Amino acid sequence: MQRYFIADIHLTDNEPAITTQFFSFLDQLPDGCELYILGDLFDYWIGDDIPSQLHSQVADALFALSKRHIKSYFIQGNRDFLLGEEYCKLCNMTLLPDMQILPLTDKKILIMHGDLLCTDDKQYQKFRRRLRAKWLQKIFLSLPLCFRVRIAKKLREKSILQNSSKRTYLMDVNQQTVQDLLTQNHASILIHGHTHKPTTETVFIDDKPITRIVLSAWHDGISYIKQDDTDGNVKLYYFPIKDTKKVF
Ligand code: LP5
Ligand code: MN
Repeated sequence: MQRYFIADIHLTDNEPAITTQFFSFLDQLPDGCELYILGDLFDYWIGDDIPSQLHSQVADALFALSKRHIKSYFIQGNRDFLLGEEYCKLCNMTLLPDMQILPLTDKKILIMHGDLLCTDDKQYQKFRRRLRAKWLQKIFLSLPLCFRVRIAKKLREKSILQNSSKRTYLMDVNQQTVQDLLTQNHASILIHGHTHKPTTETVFIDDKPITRIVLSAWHDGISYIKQDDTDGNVKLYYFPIKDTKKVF
């Protein structure tokens, strides 16, 4: 079984070229594979009840995958953590928890969005815990659309401003957190997005190799990870914007 992993597409009406690339990517997926979307599919998400042409088009495109026997899975990101079962149903997509283990021959892969790994950024982690409180989400989701848009835009503005002056190490993963999570889950491969710093790095813990593969955001091109069905090899691919017509 071939598996494909993507994250941080950040779909928005303001970036139609990225939406086109995303649809083209879906078209090129081989029949019968599995697709894992590891969060931040949308630039922000303020409720499954929001009427939008973009949301409908994306749902239709993802739903169409099932006709080609492609199964799709979604892990929420820090920008679309409100994307829920209702929208997933329209996409025929399975909503996964924040962390998921996938078996791979004699190994295990741990997949997640990646923001939970940035544990040096205490301010962000506190902010995250607040936003994940169910009672707060319930109140937010009961607000009229215009208020929700206003709050989301404010949060995005704040985030962009804060990120521009945040120390680099705060914006990246904490290595100890990575190692602890892999050890606890008996996994030797970690796949995530969020940091927008594509890389494949292998370190050794107790003489055993662990590999962390990080997806790029789609602002600069197409990035995906492919796990081969034949040898179980897991590899990161990146196509800069000018080369994105054919990505397989
Ligand atoms: O997203 P990105 O990559 O730019 O930055 C993230 C962190 N930022 C965020 C915020 C999101 O971008 C905005 C999400 C909008 C979602 C829709 C609204 C749903 C509302 C639901 C309410 C229940 O996640 C950023 C990290 C960065 O990743 C790297 O890890 O640094 O973190 C921040 O910028 C957060 C700050 O560190 C802490 C901010 C406290 C600000 C409080 C402002 C309150 C303003 C209220 C306005 C109504
Ligand atoms: Mn993110």
